[in-house]
Amino acid sequence: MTDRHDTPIRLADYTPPPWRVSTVDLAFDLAIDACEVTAHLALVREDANAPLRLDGEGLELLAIALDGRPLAAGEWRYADDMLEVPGARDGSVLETRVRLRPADNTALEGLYLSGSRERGFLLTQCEAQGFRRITFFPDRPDVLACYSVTLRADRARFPVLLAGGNPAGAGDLDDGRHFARFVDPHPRPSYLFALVAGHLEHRERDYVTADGRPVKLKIWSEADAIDRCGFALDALERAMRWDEQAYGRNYDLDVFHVVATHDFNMGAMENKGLNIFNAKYLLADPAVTTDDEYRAIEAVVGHEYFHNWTGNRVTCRDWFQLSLKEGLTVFREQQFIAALHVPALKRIEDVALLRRTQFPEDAGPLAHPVRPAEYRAIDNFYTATVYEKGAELVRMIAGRLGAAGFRRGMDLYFARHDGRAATIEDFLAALGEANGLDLAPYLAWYAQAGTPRVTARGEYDEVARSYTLQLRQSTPPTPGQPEKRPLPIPLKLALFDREGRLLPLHLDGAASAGATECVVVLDEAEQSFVFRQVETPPVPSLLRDFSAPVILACDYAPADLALLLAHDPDGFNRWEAGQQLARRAWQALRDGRDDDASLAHWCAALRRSFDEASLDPALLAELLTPPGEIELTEGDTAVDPVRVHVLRERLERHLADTLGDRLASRYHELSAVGDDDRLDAPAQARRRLKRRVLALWALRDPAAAFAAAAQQYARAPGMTDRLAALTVLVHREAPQAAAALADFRARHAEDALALDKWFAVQAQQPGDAALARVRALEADPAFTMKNPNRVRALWGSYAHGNPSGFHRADGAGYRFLIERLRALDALNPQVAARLATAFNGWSRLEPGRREIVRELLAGLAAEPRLSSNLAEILARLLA
Ligand code: 0A1
Ligand code: ZN
Repeated sequence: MTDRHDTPIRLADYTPPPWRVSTVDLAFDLAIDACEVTAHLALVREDANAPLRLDGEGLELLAIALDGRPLAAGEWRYADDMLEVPGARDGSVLETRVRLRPADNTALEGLYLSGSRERGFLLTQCEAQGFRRITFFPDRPDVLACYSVTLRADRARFPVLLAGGNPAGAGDLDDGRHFARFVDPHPRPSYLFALVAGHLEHRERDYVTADGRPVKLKIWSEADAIDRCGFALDALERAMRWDEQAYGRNYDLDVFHVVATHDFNMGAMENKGLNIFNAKYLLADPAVTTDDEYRAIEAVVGHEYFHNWTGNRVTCRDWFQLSLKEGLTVFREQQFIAALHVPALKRIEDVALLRRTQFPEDAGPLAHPVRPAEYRAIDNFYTATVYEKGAELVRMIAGRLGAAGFRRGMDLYFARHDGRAATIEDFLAALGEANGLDLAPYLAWYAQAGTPRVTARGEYDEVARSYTLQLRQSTPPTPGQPEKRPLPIPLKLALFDREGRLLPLHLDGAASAGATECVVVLDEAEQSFVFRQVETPPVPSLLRDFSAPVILACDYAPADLALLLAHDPDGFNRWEAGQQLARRAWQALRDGRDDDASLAHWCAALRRSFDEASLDPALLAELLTPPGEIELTEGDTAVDPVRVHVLRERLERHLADTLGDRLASRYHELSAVGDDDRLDAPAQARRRLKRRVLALWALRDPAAAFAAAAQQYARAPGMTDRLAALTVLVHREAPQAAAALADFRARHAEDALALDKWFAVQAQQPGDAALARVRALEADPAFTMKNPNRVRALWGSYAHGNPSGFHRADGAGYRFLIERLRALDALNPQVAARLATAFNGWSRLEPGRREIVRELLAGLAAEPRLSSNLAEILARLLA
């Protein structure tokens, strides 16, 4: 594991594979401690001069034969994770047999055990480079082959045997063993291989695709959770229908399996015909699943399903193209959720996520382009930049083409690249060609890291009745990219008069005069756009719907933002105006500028919104939420996260005081209707607003709000209300917190997904007290470093989700995390490396904290035996 990739892999060095594989036949003899894997690879030589070299990591080679002839010791070489067979020729069949030890696999890559030795099940995770831990193979995504898989195992211990593909026989063998065989007619890369074997139950449904294929949909889980599979089954069906209608894409096998596991490094995995999910994103039950989690489950089920076309049927040429499948699939997932729910709310959630996760990534030492130019451990590039910013780029281009044009482009993309590995250039070429456009300028977005800043200045000419919008763009330097060039930035905009009415637009040089919304494209460092026939000095509403992933600064007066917050008919932009106003109010508090009107405008506008009967309660809840602590520090240096927290709370307190007694009365009103466990949109929206109102009320009148929260906790019909109440009690250190925590612990003692919330809510308690709590919780018998969900719930929630607790001025939070990283890295490098990204913002901290972090990071980086995953993150943090 040490220094596997000392030298980085570079996009510029890509060469096509010298050997391909046409068919793969795999046979597994499965057991907990030792499995044997026999592989037959039909080889195709592409480069006459290259010897056959196959990836293989930590494999115990038991036998090797070429074209049916066992090879002697000198005829092959296995060293440095590579098997070389010089005698292989075009058309040869290579047979290898290896032994694997799944129960010892703590990295959860390759073949591993989920759960206990006695009752747990075996499963695989191959993306990105786990297949080489299962058998010898050219383990790169541009080698596509057809797979047949035979699984053999003891029937009593492994009653269920699953692999991706169509079922092709099953039956008994000697000695209580049995087998099952699967054949996949679609060529696919090795990272999509999967198997599952053990005690599992399932729920199933018959589905017929739009093009007439009957498909069995099967969701699998361990017996104790089988009643939690229904929601995912419904979501899967919705996703399949949506992809047929929105993109004309049908499913292509006779069966679609989805399996839940509690032991998973990531969210879920789109293996062909056999998706594997972190239980957190599949299993649903109102008693343990919050409304937010229901929406996340629907999104992830959709995401993995949509990969069947964007990722599986058309895959990536190399891992630099990761966003080709991930950015595009996140975009499709976002469209799917927007189609089922309130589009403006979905956009608010997505943009808030981007700002919370991707903008800081783009502004720190880990910044990288959506298509990175080099990597050492590809696992480190499953990032918010590749996923979320990648989705924004697709959205931007789709917006440029319009719905019909984008669909035309996607049809061409699928037609041209089906069954093949493609690049981001291929994607843009297909979209462009189908629309007679050159989209090549957008490639720069994929290559350039950092979030562009757009500055807007408007000038009204009373005499000419014209309004000139002057736009400038610049992108700050990022590691390895000191100079940045201008990018094409589409800016959707509208103009309002002072009464909040939309004005017709007459833009110089534009065709559609008179519309109330238009898009201008800023593709130079500086450009001006002139609007005519503007009868009154307007208030511009810019970057509507967040039409490009940029940071916008505009010379608004606070009253202008208040006007947009009150009148913009677009829910997203209305929220955005409120966010900007809140940010300014927070900055004024920070700088002690009492004369700034932002705070007064923000509070007054929200008081009006609060009483607006027609406003969706979910949207109101979002309006009442100022930007988060991480977002507020965007662009700042010398950050003191504790002060950020204190000031943000002061801002919320002002809002709570403005709303006054309305908070209590609205809370009671919402409780009176909303205390059921229905999952429909109005019930969810009510609970969302109730949660927000309770949190604000607790700032204004703690005693009354705590009493209400304790009652809400006790009577909650489902997890959404229960967790909302618990969070207020714990985070505000209410006297009722201890009893509620004890109750929760006992009530959910056997439920991993609920216990994760119990760990997380405590790890996120603001302030210095959090660390002692986290340490104490490590002693809880339910804590284990071997389970990634538990690690994320406790250590991840602390380091990533609790800025004021983690960034203690004395550095104790940092020292704690460094120690834990050291231990975790030895078990699970992927999870350790991801946890280490909590240090991403360190270079923007105030000098005292910065020095402590620098020393600690350098100390850890200097240690021998770090994984390449963690070593790469540390090196980039320190560069
Ligand atoms: N492709 C999956 C995410 C995923 C990536 C890597 C993994 O192991 C290192 C596992 C899953 C998705 O986008 O859902
Ligand atoms: Zn994905």
